[in-house]
Amino acid sequence: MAAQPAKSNPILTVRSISSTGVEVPMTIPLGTSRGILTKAALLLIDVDTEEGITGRSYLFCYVREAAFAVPKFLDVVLQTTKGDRVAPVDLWSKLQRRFTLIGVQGIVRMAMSGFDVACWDALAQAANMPLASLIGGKPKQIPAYNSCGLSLAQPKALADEAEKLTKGFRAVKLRLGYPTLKEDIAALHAVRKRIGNEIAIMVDYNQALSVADALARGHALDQEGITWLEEPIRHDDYAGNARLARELKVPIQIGENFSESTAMAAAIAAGAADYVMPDLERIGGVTGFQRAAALAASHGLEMSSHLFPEVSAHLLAATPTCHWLEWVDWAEKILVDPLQIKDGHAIVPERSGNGLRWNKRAVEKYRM
Ligand code: SMN
Ligand code: MG
Repeated sequence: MAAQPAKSNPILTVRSISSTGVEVPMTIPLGTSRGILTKAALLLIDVDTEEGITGRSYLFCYVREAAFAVPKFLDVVLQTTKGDRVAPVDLWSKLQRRFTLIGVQGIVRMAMSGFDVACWDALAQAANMPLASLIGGKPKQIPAYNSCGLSLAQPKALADEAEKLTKGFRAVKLRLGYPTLKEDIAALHAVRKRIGNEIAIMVDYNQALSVADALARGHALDQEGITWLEEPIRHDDYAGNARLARELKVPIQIGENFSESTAMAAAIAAGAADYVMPDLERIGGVTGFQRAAALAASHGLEMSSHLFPEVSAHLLAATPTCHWLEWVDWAEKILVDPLQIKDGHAIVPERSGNGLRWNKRAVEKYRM
């Protein structure tokens, strides 16, 4: 019998890319061992197709100037892909060739990832499917931890904040990296005492320690029942991270700084991680995240996400070793439909696409 033509085989064509920088005040400032952020600089990206569908994504800029630099590279992305079919795997390879000489990293990688995420959104909209379904999963509930706040502060203030952050959540992330282990433990104990033993605590050092210091502090943290020890040392010191993973009981979590899934493969080969948590704009968008999910599944490693909870929820819904979604509210103010959280879980939306739609009035208000 002759094959029936597919009902929805949407062929989309790249037409144009536009972007808008916004600076959104954070409800709670983020103070890591490496610096404090009080506003989220976001770059909102729209990819228009010839067929009339617009795909969307946003990037987290860390430094506000990146919101001015990335659009220059989006111009090159458009020059390279205009008129091409929206086939993200092919487009990634084409852009990788285009940017080989400067290197697929930093703001170049951000531009490529932002474009990739928007392309997948356009495809999911055209197929009239949630992104989770388009990539082979289904909308479901994903365990989420509250990652807003718990920055370096006095123990009493931390305990008060932890109490607020655990309303509706069963897990939180605590930033450590005080000058001494004694202060780290005092912060952790203050939070633990206030929220009790039923709530999971993830601990993040943002690469503050030397290997020797991480071993010393890690042995103390082994006794504390924390869920993971995140980026205790330089993220790309895989030998050092492997030593920590071998010698400590607490699981070592890295991944927000993996540059494409190739870095993740190298980290896994070195035994540098017990858990992994790739970041959408560094791993290479939806295309890169799926490659990371396949790697994690092949190695039986629990995989979480870093930032971008709205899109990451869809991706974790199709990640066989799905672990935790990192939830932050930083984009909420500029979104029409913020991600819903219920009983400590993110609810992957059923509507088509990745769910990102800009609240135009809010975008005007926070525009850079
Ligand atoms: C983090 C996130 C965003 C900015 C700085 C630090 C942190 C995390 O490492 O994992 O949430
Ligand atoms: Mg981190």
